This record gives sequence, C-alpha cells and structure tokens, in this order.
Amino acid sequence: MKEIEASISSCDDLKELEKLRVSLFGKKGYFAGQFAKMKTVSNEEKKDFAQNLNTNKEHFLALLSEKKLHLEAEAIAYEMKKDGVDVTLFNSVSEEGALHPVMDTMDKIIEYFVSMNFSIEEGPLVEDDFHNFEALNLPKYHPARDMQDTFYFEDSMLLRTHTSPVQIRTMLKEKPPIRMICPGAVFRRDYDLTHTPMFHQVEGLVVGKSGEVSFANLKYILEDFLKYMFGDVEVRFRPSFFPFTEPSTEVDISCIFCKGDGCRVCSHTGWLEVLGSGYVDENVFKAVGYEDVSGYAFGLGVERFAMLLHKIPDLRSLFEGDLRLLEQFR
Ligand code: 2NM
Repeated sequence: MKEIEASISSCDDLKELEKLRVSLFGKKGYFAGQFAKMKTVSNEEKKDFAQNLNTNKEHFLALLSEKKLHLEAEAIAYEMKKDGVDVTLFNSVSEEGALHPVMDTMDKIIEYFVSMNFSIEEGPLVEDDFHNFEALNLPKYHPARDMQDTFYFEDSMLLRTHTSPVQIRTMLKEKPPIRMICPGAVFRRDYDLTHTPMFHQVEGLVVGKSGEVSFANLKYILEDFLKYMFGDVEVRFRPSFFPFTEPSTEVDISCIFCKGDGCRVCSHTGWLEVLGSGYVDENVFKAVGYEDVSGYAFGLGVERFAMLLHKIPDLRSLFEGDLRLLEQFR
C-alpha cells in the first residue's frame, strides 16, 4: 500500500501516471486481482475484506485524480511559458532608435513653412522631359539636360533632378493663389565629398495676382526661415542666374563655424551659400497657362543643411548606414 502511494506521489509525468492507473484499475490490474480473491475469502471475513478493498480503491482513485490535475496544470504552465513573452523582462539588447539626421532636418524645414501657411505637395520620382525641364525654361540642349548629370530611362523618362516638376504639376492642377513647398528625393549623377546620386530638396513656390507677391516678401520669408534654422546669423542676397527665375538670387548666411571671420568650411569668405531663389520667369508661367500673375520660388538641399547643422564633414557618411555615425543622433 505504502509503495503504491509512494509511486503515485513521486510520479512527474502524465504518461507514467496513466500506466500506474492501468496497473491499479485495469482488467489485469491490482484491484481486479483483489476482487477476484473474494471467492476464496471465508464468509465471515468477506464483509470486512470487501469494505477494506473499496476504501483503498476510493483512496487511490482520489490520489490519482489529484495527481493528474496537478500534472496537467504544470504542463499548461510549461507550454505558456515556453511560447509566451514576458513583457516585464528587461531587455538590455534593444535600444532606442532615432530619426536619420536628414529626415530630422527635413522635419524642421517643413515645420517652419507649415507654420507660415504653406501646403506640402508631392509628385513622382520618375518624370518626363516636359515637367522636369521644358516647362522650367530649360530648353533642349541646355547643359543641365546632359546625360552626364541626369539618370535617363530608355523611353525618354528620367529620375527627377529637382523637385520643381512638382511645382509645375501643382500649377497645372490648381489656380493661383499658390503657397506650397515640395520636399522629396532627387537624383543627379554626382558622387564626392558634398554630392550623392540621391539627395533631398525642399523647394517653395508662392504665386499671386500680378503685383501681389513682391521680392520683399521673398527676402523677408527666407531671412526669417534661415534665422529659424541657424539661429542668430546674418543673411545676404547675391545676384545669380537660374533658368526658371528672373531675377535670381543666391542666399548666404554668415559662417556658423567662424562667425564670419573666415575658416576652411567657408573657404575663408565668412559666408556659406544655403539657398537659391528668385522671381519666377514669365516662360514658366506661360508653360502652365498662367496669365497676369507674379511669384517667387526657392530651393535648398536638405543634406547640405544637415551637414551644416550637425557639422558632418563627408556627405557620403549619411548614406552608409554606419551605426557609429547614426548613434550620435539619438
Ligand atoms: C531653386 C532656385 C530658384 C524653383 C523655381 C520653381 C518653379 F517651378 F516655380 F519654377 N521651382 N523651384 C527654384 C528657383 C529652385 O533651387 C535652387
């Protein structure tokens, strides 16, 4: 009896327990054998013998069923632990991520223009000649169209070389007034310290009725924007040339590294070129069917802004996915 109790209590496996149950209560088991003995027991002893046997039977049935419940609960707990995730566990391997410095800079630029009531427009990366060049007063045989600078596909489609085609698409779709920026990736065949074949631009366009949008408006917003981005800098406008604007101006800020004294970054000029802008050329408005309007446009390279804001010397390092660089921006 004690032996049977011990083997039930030390059993730690459901299959073993089932074997035990069969050895006790099966057709050829212990109790079947005991009940068979009834025949040989004398009449006087029969009552006690049977009672004793039944008591033992109840006792072991109870032990078996208690053990079975216990082992089943253990098995369920094991399965749950095996497949489950302990959300309270501290994991020292996973680390917090961060925005890539280019996207962080892009967000800051967008934040400024949204606060100034500009809408955000997007367009296709694969463009046609009309939207990327022709409508922007870049005639055939203009050097900017050269195979050297532009990624062409076989059927005269191309990867946009600037985000200006988005402005063309927006003007073709909507009537003035327009007050928009177009952030996005652009592509040029260039690769060195300060150029990568894919980079990001934000361009802006403001169009109103003739005389409504002045050059002074342009100067104000760009100066205000650059102070928002770079802090307390001086801003200067230099005459320049772009095919799509007339007059055109490039915009410089006083060097944020040497405060204008002259250093290697500003080539000892004390100034950093950061924007291109101008009054939109009549030919661009003609190409989209606008009449009696005036407007200004501007464009900037987001990677250049990120390089200046984060003092990154080699632009290519932004695209190599090296965690040692990226971890510095967490
Ligand atoms: C620049 C500089 C100056 C520009 C012009 C236009 C459009 F579509 F309105 F003609 N979009 N972007 C522009 C003007 C871009 O980037 C350096």
